[in-house]
Amino acid sequence: MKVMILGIDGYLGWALALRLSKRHEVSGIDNMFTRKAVKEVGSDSGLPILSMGERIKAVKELGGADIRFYDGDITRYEVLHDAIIKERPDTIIHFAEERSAPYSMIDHKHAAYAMQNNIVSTINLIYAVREANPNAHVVKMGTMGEYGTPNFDVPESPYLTTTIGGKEDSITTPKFAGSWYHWSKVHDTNNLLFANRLWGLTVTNIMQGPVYGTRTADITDPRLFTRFDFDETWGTVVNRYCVEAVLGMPLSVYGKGGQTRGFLSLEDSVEALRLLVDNPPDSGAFRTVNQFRELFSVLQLATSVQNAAKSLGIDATIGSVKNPRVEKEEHYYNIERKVLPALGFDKLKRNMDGELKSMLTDLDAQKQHLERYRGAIMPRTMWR
Ligand code: USQ
Repeated sequence: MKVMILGIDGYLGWALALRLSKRHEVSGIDNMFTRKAVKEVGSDSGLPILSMGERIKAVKELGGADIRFYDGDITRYEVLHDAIIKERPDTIIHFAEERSAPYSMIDHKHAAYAMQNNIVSTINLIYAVREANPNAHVVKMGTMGEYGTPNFDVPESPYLTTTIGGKEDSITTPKFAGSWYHWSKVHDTNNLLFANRLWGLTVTNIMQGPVYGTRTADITDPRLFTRFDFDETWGTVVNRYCVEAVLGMPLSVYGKGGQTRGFLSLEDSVEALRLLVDNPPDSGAFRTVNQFRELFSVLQLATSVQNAAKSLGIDATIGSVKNPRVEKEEHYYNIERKVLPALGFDKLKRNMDGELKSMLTDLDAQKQHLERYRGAIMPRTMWR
């Protein structure tokens, strides 16, 4: 199978390229935005990463396959269209979006960037597939945060049948996101649904929870490291707690800490994506996937990181930070998940506790490097 990864230089993009290149022909596009934007907030990847050219060379030197790379911005339509014509991929995976909620909340400029970059890249993908390769399977990275934290059970379906004013109809599953970034993904979902209705675009739309981890089974050499962010803007909560533990900072639980999300490790994310690529939906179908492994509150996570750190001789304390975000700090959270279990995902028994120790070990080895960016860790971006 030929697979194209949009956003191949990112945390998930590079890790997935390593996994898929073992069995498929992989190409990718990236505009290197995340590398620049992380510098903009005074931070850097916590694990050292090579340039894309050096990464591809390292894969080959380590006996892997050739990965073809296009340095370009897919919000320029011709960049994406021409690459699709050249590669004729069977599957196109779209990660090429601004992926940070706090970044989108900095100010008007950053909110507008998230909207413009994310929505335009997806509409470009929709049209480029229609014009250049209409049978391709589009795998789109959305987010569990599209749903928000509703007081009802969230179905794994793009539509719901409901009765309003005594009349029954099918409506799109209600969404209420919590940042401009998360809203940009809701708008993407609506655009993909419309393209599916109009032209039968084949779509897997993934609602993924926060990912954590420093490695996958394919990252066996430091030259293959994928990026790892931990600053207030680009780091996700578990990755941040692990760096805080290594640096002797209190773990930054925001507010009451009852915020519950569906988490999964980098290895699980990559494996789930592989399963979805290898098992596409029927041609013309729209498949929604709720992608996570375990539910935790952010306070429970802090306790797990504290315990894992203790087992490695690191004394971590749990702190409390005034919540910079506008979000529910105690809430109901029940999410349907059936697509991935049906593909065998739950048979791979991995959990947070096992992963945390290996993350803390990897990060402890980078302590000096991480220390330089201590000032970028505490939150400064306020939602209000
Ligand atoms: N949080 C803390 N302490 C921290 C950082 C975060 O308590 O130091 C809390 C936040 O307030 C929030 C929760 O942890 O309640 C998750 O925050 P996060 O920064 O880990 O994740 P989020 O901003 O929601 O975004 C991340 C990824 C995004 C992805 C999303 C999945 O950056 O790309 O879409 O996770 S989800 O959270 O399910 O929407």
